[in-house]
Amino acid sequence: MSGELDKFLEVAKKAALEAGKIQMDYFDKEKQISTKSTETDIVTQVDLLSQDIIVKIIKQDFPDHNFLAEEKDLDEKHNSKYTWIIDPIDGTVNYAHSIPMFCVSIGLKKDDKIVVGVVYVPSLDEMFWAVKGQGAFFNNTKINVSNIKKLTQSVVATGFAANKHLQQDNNTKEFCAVTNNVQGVRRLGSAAIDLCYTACGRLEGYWELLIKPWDIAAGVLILEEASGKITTVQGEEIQFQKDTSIIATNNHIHSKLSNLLAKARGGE
Ligand code: LIP
Repeated sequence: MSGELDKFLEVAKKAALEAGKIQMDYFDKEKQISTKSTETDIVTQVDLLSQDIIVKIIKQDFPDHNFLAEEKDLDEKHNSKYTWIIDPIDGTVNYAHSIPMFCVSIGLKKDDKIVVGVVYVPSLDEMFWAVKGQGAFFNNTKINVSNIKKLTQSVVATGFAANKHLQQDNNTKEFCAVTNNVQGVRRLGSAAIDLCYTACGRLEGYWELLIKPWDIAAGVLILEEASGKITTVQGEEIQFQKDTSIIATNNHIHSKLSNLLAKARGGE
């Protein structure tokens, strides 16, 4: 592993662990909840505290890097080829309700490619990570996607946009179509966890119609390095500069799941 990438990974893991400690300290305490774009799009004071500590730790070593993070509209550009893409708590609704399914997601983009990804699940002390070209790991064990090839033997995850009640294209018809053709569908509430659980073979796939770059940047690299396949719903490469759709799988079921979703979407 190159020294530079090694250092990026070390700092990202340190930041994720520190944010995870804060999240567990507050986990069983009452949260201060604010709303963002809609009443169902929320943020807690712990999201903000976590993002502050993550950015502070990264800036100590890389003050000239760019930052794109979910909270406080952080989009800090320093004319660097490196951009840290951060979701301090992916699974905020779960966290606000003390449901232990949330994580820290930290991705590092070099030019337009994700080169380092770290996803830490504090409630389970599960650290997923990857460096481009070096494989994917779960608590230091190398991971790979499952070998399941049949939809009827597949468990897949999905999610819904915070403002789903305002969207015509809200993933409900797709959810019904997939549910009737797979072993199970799970709505875990965190895209980053959905991607990592696909990477280690707990899930065979995940899809979502409208997701933010910070939700998926780290998890996409981890799944790619675990031999997974990731496209948009239209079969295109994921771009990290904007909201996107995503289909992420163990590769074996990718075309079957893509076709099922296309059919549910009227043959798109
Ligand atoms: C969440 C995503 C999840 C999506 C939720 C929410 P957040 O991110 O990880 O996949 O279904 O609506 O957007 O808001 O918890 O960081």
